Amino acid sequence: LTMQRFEYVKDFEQPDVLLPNTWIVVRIDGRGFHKLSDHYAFVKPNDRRALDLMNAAAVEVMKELPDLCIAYGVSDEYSFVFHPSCQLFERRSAKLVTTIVSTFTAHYIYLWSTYFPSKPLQPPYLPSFDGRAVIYPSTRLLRDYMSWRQVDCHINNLYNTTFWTMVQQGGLSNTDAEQELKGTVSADKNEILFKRFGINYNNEEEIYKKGSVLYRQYELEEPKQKPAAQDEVSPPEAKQSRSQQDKLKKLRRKAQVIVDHIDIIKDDFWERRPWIISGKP
Ligand code: DGT
Ligand code: MG
Ligand code: MG
Ligand code: MG
Ligand code: MG
Repeated sequence: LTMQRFEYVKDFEQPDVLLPNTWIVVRIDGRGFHKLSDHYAFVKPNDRRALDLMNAAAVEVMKELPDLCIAYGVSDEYSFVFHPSCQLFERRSAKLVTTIVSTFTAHYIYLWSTYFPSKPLQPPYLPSFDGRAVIYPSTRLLRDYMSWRQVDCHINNLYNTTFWTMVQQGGLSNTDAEQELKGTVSADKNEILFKRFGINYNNEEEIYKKGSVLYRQYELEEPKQKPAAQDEVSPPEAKQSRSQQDKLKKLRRKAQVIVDHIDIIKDDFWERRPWIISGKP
């Protein structure tokens, strides 16, 4: 028997290399977290322990993969962003996605008992995540992607906060609250919260209103400075020498991963942290 007899099956594998020199976003999302959050009685609308656990798992992913330059999390989802210069796994989509999903899931399960000490995990309610990779060919597109997720966070949180306040404090049935909120805009929900319940939505916790942003911190934040040109990024790492690549990796590994709950829609966040876009370091 020879190897050659069977080796032709290798040719059935499909190439899945992502376009060079583009931002890669890997978004993961909890599978069936509606049921899972019911089973483990997550607080509605926001369970701080569940969000802290998501963030802790994401920090571990950032630490293990120095090619990641930023991540954004809300609810049961996380978006991990690879810089256009990234050459990890030759940019093969399946390898990037499966590595992120399994690394995240492993840490999520490992850390579960720290955040939910009185609620041991039990089958069939075991956390798992799906994932996909999407490329964005310009920094403007990447910025718009990040803005899209943060706006989604805001819209959902305002709705959920209003809905659950009407149910929990206002004594409305789920159906009645849903009915009353149908067709309302943000201003209406703010007014319901304020006039009926004395709640100023602005005073709700930032982590709920803005989601969570993870990035590496290298030095004290710079005061406002001239913004880096929108599409000015490092050359692909293939064009950098081995030692240059290793130096970058080391710097990134040593950097502290920050968990922040701030606006990433406006320019300010990016202008103060130019290394996220520039990829230096
Ligand atoms: P999927 O993603 O299609 O497998 O299905 P789900 O059920 O994961 O749906 P998805 O991802 O659209 O929505 C996230 C669910 O997770 C949503 O039903 C509410 C739940 N969830 C996420 N974070 C919290 C939380 O902090 N508290 C509570 N009570 N539920 C949460
Ligand atoms: Mg989903
Ligand atoms: Mg989900
Ligand atoms: Mg989700
Ligand atoms: Mg192997």
